[in-house]
Amino acid sequence: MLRFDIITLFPELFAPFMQTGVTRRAFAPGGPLAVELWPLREHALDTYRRVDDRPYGGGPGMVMLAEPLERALVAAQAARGAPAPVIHFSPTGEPLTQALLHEMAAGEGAVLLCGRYEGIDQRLLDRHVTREVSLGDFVLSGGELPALALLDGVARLLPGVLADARSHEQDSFEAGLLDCPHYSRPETWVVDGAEWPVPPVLLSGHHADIDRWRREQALARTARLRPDLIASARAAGRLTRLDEALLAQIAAGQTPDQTPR
Ligand code: 9D3
Repeated sequence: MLRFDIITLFPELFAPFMQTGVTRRAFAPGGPLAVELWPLREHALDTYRRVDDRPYGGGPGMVMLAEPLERALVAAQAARGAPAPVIHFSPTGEPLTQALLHEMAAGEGAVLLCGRYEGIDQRLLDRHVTREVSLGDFVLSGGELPALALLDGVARLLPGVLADARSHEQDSFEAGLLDCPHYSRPETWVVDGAEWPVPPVLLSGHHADIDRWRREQALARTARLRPDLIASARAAGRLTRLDEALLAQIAAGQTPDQTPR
């Protein structure tokens, strides 16, 4: 059983999320993913239930106190039985990637530490944290949304969560490329006096042509928007000779990235 213990000042943020969408069954009782919430305020023992204070050395904002976090962490690890990895969500962490989600889905779970304010007293982090994870180079107000992002990404990898077992094999980041475009009914969408047809190849019934078109679209998009991913896919040997031929065409401007009209 995969278990995540979440230490947070805002436990109420988690329930609505865990009760919604395709991942709901992963979090439901009897499901493959157990989440235990550890409301940090309950571990603040002074009269004012303090969880933060001013930074030594001065400066703006507040710092989360080590002592309430220590009590919550020790309680969470004791409840688990065996010591688990401790992930701290932080703007200075390694980026959250699909590879990390797979690692988490295959592991025993973790204790997730969600910070608020300017950050957490470094001594608490030095004692406990095994990994720091960031959502990217932008500023949030705390670690709860990153924790939810990790839970969501892990939940959909677990057996039985997605209706179609092949769904995540087709995920763009599994292939290391951006996804191709998707279309559904109507075949021609008439809007504002204009006709927006579905790319004809998708109506052709020729599955080899369709696969090739989708691969070409994915490569063209990735080359345009995320050239770094093309470089990684190439370095990892994930591009076929056909891919390289398609990329050469794309570079020569011979493949429109947008829907043919
Ligand atoms: C002035 C320096 N700030 C760092 C950019 C301080 C600061 C801002 C926001 C410290 C912590 C936070 C709260 N952010 C998170 O807890 C956080 C986060 C994020 O802000 N961006 C991307 N990933 C993450 S993971 C946790």
